Amino acid sequence: MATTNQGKVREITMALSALPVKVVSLTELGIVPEAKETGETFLANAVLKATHYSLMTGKACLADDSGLAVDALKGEPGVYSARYAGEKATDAECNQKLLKELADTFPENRTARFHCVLAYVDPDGTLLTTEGVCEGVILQEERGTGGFGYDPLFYIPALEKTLAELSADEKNAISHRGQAVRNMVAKFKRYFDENRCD
Ligand code: ITT
Repeated sequence: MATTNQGKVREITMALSALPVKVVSLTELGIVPEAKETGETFLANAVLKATHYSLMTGKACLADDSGLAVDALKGEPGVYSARYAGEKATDAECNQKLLKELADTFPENRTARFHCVLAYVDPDGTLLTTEGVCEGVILQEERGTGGFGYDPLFYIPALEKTLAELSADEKNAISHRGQAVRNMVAKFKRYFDENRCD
């Protein structure tokens, strides 16, 4: 997996657990991340990361580019979600900045969605991509301790909980990343069935 984000590693490893694959992250391979996320879309950045690290390692590589789009902020922070409060900002700093930007926004206008694009690239040059979206509302204060990133602020009205108040399985069942991984597993199945050499 072309990531050093431990939250992503946990969630994707769990979602792929039924497949006969071993998932290793850049951190486990001792690779310091160096691919610059210069794309203006989640798709461009996911393909950029998967291609870069597949070429570098000679392994099949899955990259996740994801982020939060807030309607009242015209889709921000979007592809800049990880760096919203600065290049080396922590999750807590990004959450504080989001709360500040939305300080004058009424609850009914705090709608938002998480996007996740996955890109798979293998040494044969195969490229598969999928996506997932999760709709919610940004709260006025954090709730819950699970998940990562903006999860404590991201409230799902139908469940009356934030993503940080869900178990890992519950988040996976409804999240942008859970959907993108399930779509990728379906694509893997079709692709490897069609290209089986037996
Ligand atoms: P890699 O590039 O190493 O994968 P990253 O954290 O820099 O890690 P992105 O550029 O894709 O990854 O930024 C995604 C950011 O969007 C992430 O850091 C969180 O702030 C936010 N995000 C994405 N998915 C999330 C989720 O499920 N829950 C909460 N925040 C999420």
